[in-house]
Amino acid sequence: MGRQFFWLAVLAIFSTSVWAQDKHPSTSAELSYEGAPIVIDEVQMRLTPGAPDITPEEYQQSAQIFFQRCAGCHGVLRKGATGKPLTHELMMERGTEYLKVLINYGTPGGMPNWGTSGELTAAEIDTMARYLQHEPPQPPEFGMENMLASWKVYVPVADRPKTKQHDYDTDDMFVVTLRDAGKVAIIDGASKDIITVINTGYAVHITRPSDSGRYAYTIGRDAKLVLIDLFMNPPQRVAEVKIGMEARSVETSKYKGYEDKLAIAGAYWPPQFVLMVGDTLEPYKIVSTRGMTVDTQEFHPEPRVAAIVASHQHPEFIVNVKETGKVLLVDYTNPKSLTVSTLEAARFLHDGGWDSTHRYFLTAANKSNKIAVIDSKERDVTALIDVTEIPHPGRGANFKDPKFGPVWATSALGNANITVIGTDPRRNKKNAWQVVRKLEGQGGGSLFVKTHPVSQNLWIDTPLNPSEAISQSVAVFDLKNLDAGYEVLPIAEWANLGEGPKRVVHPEYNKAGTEVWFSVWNTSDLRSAIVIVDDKTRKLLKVIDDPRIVTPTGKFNIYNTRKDVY
Ligand code: DHE
Repeated sequence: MGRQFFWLAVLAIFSTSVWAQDKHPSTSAELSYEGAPIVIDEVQMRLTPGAPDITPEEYQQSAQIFFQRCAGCHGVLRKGATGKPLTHELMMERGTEYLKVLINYGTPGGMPNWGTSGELTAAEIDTMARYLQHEPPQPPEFGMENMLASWKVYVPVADRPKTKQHDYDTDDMFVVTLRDAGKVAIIDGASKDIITVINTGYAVHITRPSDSGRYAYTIGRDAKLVLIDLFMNPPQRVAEVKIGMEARSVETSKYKGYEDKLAIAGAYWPPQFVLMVGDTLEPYKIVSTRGMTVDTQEFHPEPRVAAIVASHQHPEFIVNVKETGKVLLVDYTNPKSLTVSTLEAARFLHDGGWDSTHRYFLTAANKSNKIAVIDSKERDVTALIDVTEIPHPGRGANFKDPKFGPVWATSALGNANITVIGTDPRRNKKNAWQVVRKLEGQGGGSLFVKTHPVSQNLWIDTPLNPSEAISQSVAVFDLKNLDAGYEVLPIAEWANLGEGPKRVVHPEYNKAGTEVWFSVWNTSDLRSAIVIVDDKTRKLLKVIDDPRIVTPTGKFNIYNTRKDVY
């Protein structure tokens, strides 16, 4: 007993001092990034004999706290993801008092100090400590019956216009996520006017256009997929379907002969992906991603679906499965005999994008600190490249390095590096799949890098950096003179919004590659904006700070996104 209290005291003192000194400056930002809420309603209680007493109300309350604050890192079933496993057997070994201290003070390894930060009350922590010693509730599955029940076609294909009904250039439209409003804004790239605002799922994560550019698909965090017809005046929501309870990814078929025909969406819960008819969203095939991990070959009950890209080389979708570390090649030609090939990459696969030739898919295995290179032509893993802590490319940035030829770059959450990788095995063989440079940016907490084939600039955001000066500005490198270092542009200051966290996130080019758009992402009760910068002069062009622009995050230019230009 005395020994247990000694270790509890050590844990408490160590945790407090570490958090006070903030020795690991990007940790809290990373955690809030990874541990975002999961939307799962009431669950069935599963009590474990020998675990401390808990009432049904306490169990439900703790389950909700767990889904909202913990499941993002530890997994819905508590088997461990980017955070440690919290199975009830392990938790019973630790006991209530130990768990209370741990939750209260956090750990130097990265667990937040939920109690001392004021996020959870002492009573909530006490209930959580008891709850964790019971078996985790298993949220319901979401199969075809649920999907079909949620499926709505607002405007049947036959009633949609045959041609574009307005004078806007659909290819230069931007679909902008208004995260906390559960909407997207469609903004005209030429006039910068907000053409319309459309209701979508909650906290749309990404938008991907169909190959032709007529349709835009938005996937909400709540797994609601909404199809927007950009030809209508104004563009309108024409269909929707829910593909699970939690999701982040959507893509559409791009292989010759299959353009605009199919859509695919990947879910975090249940762990599955779904194939649908492209212009109606009618779901017709659900595939589970549960299975063995790539390295230890243990069963994982909830491998989440991360980035999905459409192959240009074969009629296939390339699907990242996060927790198993596997990349699935899903041949969509015959749904009755679906062929899914499995490539072995590394854990935990997250986001990624194409090289400039659209043959190689470069994707981050973020907790293994690797970039996996998938050859979509040969349908194989070409390389697993070691990079520094927690690469986070978004879709990455392709450019011609003056010394090393064609390259792709990623920034990182865990450090200031922008890692540059050679991508030309034909003419620059010795640099191909090697880290040819590491540029030093403003700091860690970066999410996205961006450039454009006609631009000489490489832009790097740092929205999760703990320093306000860094999270509210961006760094820009000159591609002709990378060794010269970067210039800092005070994007949030230019937006002139007043108070609030105002994180600057997600650079996105217009169709011509002459302007870069940034979101200045404030809280939902405060003013946010889109700031547009002239790419050549690096001067402010325009601030869109209309009251409808609530919590903007991702912005997707239709042309650049459908053509994979980045
Ligand atoms: Fe994202 C892309 C998952 C947090 C904004 N994000 C992606 C992709 C995945 C993912 C799997 C790739 C999709 C694809 O290409 O098919 N994101 C996650 C998470 O699991 C995580 C860490 C926590 C969570 O619970 O969601 C997370 N993401 C965030 C944010 O906090 C951001 C900044 C704001 C938000 O919406 O919550 C954010 N993620 C984005 C954006 C993209 C994205 C803008 C698309 C980038 C692109 O240019 O393609």
